[in-house]
Amino acid sequence: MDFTTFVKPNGNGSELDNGAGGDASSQELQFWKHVAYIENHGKQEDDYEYCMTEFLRMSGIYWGVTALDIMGQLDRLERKYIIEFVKRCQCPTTGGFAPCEGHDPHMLYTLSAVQILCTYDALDEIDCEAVVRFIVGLQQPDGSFFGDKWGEVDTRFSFCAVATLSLLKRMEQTIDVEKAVKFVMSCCNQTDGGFGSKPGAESHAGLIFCCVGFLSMTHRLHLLDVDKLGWWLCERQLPSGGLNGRPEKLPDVCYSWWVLSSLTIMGRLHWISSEKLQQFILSCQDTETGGFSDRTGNMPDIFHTHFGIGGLSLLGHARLKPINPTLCMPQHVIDRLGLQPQILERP
Ligand code: GRG
Repeated sequence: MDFTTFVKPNGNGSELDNGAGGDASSQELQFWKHVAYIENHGKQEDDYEYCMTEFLRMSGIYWGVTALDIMGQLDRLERKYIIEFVKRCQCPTTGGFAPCEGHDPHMLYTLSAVQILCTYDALDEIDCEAVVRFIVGLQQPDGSFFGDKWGEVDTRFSFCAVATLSLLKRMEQTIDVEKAVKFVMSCCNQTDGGFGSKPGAESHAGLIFCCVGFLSMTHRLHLLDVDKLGWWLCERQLPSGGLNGRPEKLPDVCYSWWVLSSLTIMGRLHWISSEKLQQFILSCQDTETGGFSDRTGNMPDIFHTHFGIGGLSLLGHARLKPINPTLCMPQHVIDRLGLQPQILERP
């Protein structure tokens, strides 16, 4: 199964230019090239990268679907085939979702599957109660969550659990929310106000997103030391304008999501230079093939394309629809579902 199976036959994007006759300057969003890049993702059956990423196919589809929806181009994909693919990945025994057929179910791909179905307004196509049982069965006595039956614990899985249950509107009365909050807060580092993957682990922007997002969904943002954490997060901006995920590391487009969404949820987006960050993200576009890479001049991929588009949307780019900073999904989908993750006001 390749991603182009989901693309409508007349829509490979090659007929498209760069919007309103714009030049191919890297400082202008290469809108139509990104649309074409996502549509064509994995077109060649012998595409090495595509084959090697089978183990995260469901998330790859979520990244593509979300980015296209943010660009107002979701109808370029075949809704029916995508939903059929997602349905085939639900494990009949556990209720969880695998990244693709033949793989094992996992919390990560269960969230991606539910996100895709919500975007397509197609939750009624699956057995949602089985998904709830899968998530509930992975909570541990200390409130943490396993990712799957093999028992890895990580704050990523706390995020995935409450995100999936929130989207299904089944968070209350299913898991022990108080214990889940206690576990996440036990992963907070007092020195910098950040969070790691487990108690005592180093603060990392990716895990900070997971914990801040978790607290947003559970309406517990008052537990954060917003000034301390906001300060650490805005220190992630480097002279290039790009953001890194922890001190002394290189910038990466994906941190435009992990850092920026956390700052947005905390009402502190204005603590970094939006202009310089936008310039950095746009410098990571591939102006020939479309798509975004981790850093300027590197090969694009669907993961960085999703987070590049998501970061630009958080910065309010005029050609993109708003994205919800907590669930990393189009805001109109979150509104349709009637969800209101907590967001702090700008002070
Ligand atoms: C719905 C958006 C969404 C997410 C679901 C899976 C998940 C929840 C979040 C993942 C958060 C995370 C851990 C992101 C970090 C990804 C990343 C680039 C890791 C690289 O780590 P290192 O140590 O990189 O290799 P650095 O940049 O520190 O050198």
